[in-house]
Amino acid sequence: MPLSDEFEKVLQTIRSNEASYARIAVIGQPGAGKSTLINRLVGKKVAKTGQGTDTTLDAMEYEYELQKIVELPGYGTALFRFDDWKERFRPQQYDLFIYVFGGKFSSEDDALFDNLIEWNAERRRPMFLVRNKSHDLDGDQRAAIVRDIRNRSKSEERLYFVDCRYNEGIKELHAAVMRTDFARVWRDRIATAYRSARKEYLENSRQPAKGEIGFYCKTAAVNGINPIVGVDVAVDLGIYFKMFGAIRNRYGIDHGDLKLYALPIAKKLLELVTKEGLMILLKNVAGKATARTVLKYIPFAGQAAAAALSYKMAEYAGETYEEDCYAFASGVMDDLIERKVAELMDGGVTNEFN
Ligand SMILES: Nc1nc2c(ncn2[C@@H]2O[C@H](COP(=O)(O)OP(=O)(O)O)[C@@H](O)[C@H]2O)c(=O)[nH]1
Ligand SMILES: [Mg+2]
Repeated sequence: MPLSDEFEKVLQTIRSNEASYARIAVIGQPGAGKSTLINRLVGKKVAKTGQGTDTTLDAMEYEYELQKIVELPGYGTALFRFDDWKERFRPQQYDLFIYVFGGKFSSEDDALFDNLIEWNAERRRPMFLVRNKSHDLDGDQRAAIVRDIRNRSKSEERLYFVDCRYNEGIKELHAAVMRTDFARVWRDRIATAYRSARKEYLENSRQPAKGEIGFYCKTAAVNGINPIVGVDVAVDLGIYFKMFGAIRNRYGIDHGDLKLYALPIAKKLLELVTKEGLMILLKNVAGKATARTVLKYIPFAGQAAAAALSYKMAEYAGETYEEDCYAFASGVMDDLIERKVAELMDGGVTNEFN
């Protein structure tokens, strides 16, 4: 099983951790195009769109990889007062707000938007104002809308013109969102969740990997066949190769991974599975395991000393290999999560639908 499968499991752990998600709220009046915008941002049709889809007064939550994007109904003043709205939708749970309007800023927009701005003044969550359905607006009209908004809300929120039907301005909006503090918050959350998921995976692999070392050490102790050149002791190299394979397996590292991920440690792990590489290690080990002193007595002490040396050598080789596998797997995971986050940061707008 390749490490990419292990990484999928790590991702799964992150996904199952509610705290790792960034939460984006999309707010606006019915018909403004919130659902359509969500679909555009996500790059897939996840939200129902069209007239009359906004009759429910529930928050609609959509998962988009490690973000949750949530459509919140706006409110007619007759329906909700802001305090009720706050209580119902708990805006404090969101990291970022996108306020969508599709035409003239209505008095309902005014009320909700002003309240929201005021509420956010001390929280300072990034807030985006999005004028949807803006395909046909010329420069003068856009300038007038900007002036109008500034007069009404006296706000300094970023204003973006997009058009969901013609898919205009979506990439820019997404990029702008990712340039805010929001992205940092989001990355921090993933990083925290990732670290604990990685630890779980590594520790879960380490225990059985150590078990393999124990097993093969005993096997090595009762098997001495191939003499090591330059070291006057015999070991069964096959046992070492099997042990290394078993350790790699416990981490989910397959042979392809060692070639695929060009980490310096991969080179070392690859060398150790060749006879020459293993010989170098073993000669080294023989020295380290106070081989020379033990070796001197082998003819006298006989089997027992030879077995002890074989055991020590296998143990040292196994531990070395296990530590390297641990470091390698950890490095690969770091690499994969970085790539995943980078992909999510510039992605999102794949346009599978129209
Ligand atoms: N012309 C045009 N229509 C749009 C645009 N975005 C959404 N719509 C339409 O506006 C209607 C309401 O959109 P929807 O996303 O359901 O709005 P919501 O109620 O805010 O979720 C739908 O019929 C959409 O097809 C746009 O950029 N241009
Ligand atoms: Mg909707």
